[in-house]
Amino acid sequence: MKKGKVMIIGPIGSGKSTLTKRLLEDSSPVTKTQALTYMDWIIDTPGEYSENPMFYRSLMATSLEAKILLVIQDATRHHQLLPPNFSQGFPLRSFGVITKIDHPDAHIEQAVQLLRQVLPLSEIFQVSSVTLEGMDELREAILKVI
Ligand SMILES: Nc1nc2c(ncn2[C@@H]2O[C@H](COP(=O)(O)OP(=O)(O)OP(=O)(O)O)[C@@H](O)[C@H]2O)c(=O)[nH]1
Ligand SMILES: [Mg+2]
Repeated sequence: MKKGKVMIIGPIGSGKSTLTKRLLEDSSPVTKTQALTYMDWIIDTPGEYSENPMFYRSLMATSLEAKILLVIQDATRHHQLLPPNFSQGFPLRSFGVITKIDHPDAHIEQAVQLLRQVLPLSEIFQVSSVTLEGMDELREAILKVI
């Protein structure tokens, strides 16, 4: 059966494209995302789309093509840029993903709290695109849904 799609949103530099490549087991180098990028079953978005409300409509429209929304929280960041309950405006299932858990500056508990502001009810996964910790678990949970 043809797979549904997963749309990944989150701030600039939070690790969306690196995560995309790890989930797809694609070892090609990661470059700055300039536009909506379709790769197999993943729709990667530029961080600017999550940081600037001017792009929210575009994210909403694109999300209609997806079955799951992945909202990324970088474990090394101390702020939440998305508005409270943001994911509830999207008509699809969402998962939270905390990235960079391998990083020496990672604050995982804080990241969970920040993500909960946007995703009060969703499952939250913790991953590293460096050590690959949590990656198989996240991929399996996604593939079960799409
Ligand atoms: N330590 C660590 N660094 C990571 C991890 N994932 C991504 N990075 C680094 O974070 C930086 C940004 O990664 P990207 O995947 O390009 O981030 P992005 O969210 O796609 O950024 P935009 O395309 O600008 O929105 C890069 O230097 C990555 O190497 C991780 O799991 N651990
Ligand atoms: Mg990117």
